[in-house]
Amino acid sequence: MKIKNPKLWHKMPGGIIEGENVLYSRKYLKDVENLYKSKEISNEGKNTLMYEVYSYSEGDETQYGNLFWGLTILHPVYIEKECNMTKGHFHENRNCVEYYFGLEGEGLLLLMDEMGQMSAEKVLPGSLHYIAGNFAHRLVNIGEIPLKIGACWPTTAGHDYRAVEEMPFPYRIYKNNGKIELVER
Ligand code: M6P
Ligand code: ZN
Repeated sequence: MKIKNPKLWHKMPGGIIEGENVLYSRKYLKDVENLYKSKEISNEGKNTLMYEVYSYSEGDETQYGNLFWGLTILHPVYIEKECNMTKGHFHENRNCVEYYFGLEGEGLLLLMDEMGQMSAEKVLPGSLHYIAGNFAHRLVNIGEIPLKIGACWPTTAGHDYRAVEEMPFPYRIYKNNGKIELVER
């Protein structure tokens, strides 16, 4: 019997699992500019790479009980001092929970319930974050290097972005002279 080499999830991209059932997407500022307060984004600025997402699963994605393993890389970009963030989403299936796991860099995980109440958790290498099924979640880079997190969630969870567009996270996150500020909308 031959012993198989393990899949090195944290080596994505460029690791051995790249290409094998790995989905990859990236967001430029032009894709997410509506999230930011600033309305003065230049055409050149719109081509800034904001974040990248790898997700990986095996087997049938429609099968209840199957899981995705993911990696999000949020670059250290500030839009007039506002920190780089993911779009953020609820799960279409509100029963589906998720784990985030801090790998590199420094961030905040914003959690918002269906009444619009928000809390925030510090994300750092080694931090583990349980995201209950009925909480919207958004990741924010508050550091000066790429923020990398691992994530694990059911393949049948789905992304509900619309609920977050209709009821945005109530705080914007800024970094002002090195200090993190949560500013109510
Ligand atoms: C994590 C997971 C993914 C999600 C990604 C980016 O990797 O939660 O499901 O797509 O972060 O977040 P968003 O889709 O909100 O931009
Ligand atoms: Zn999710």
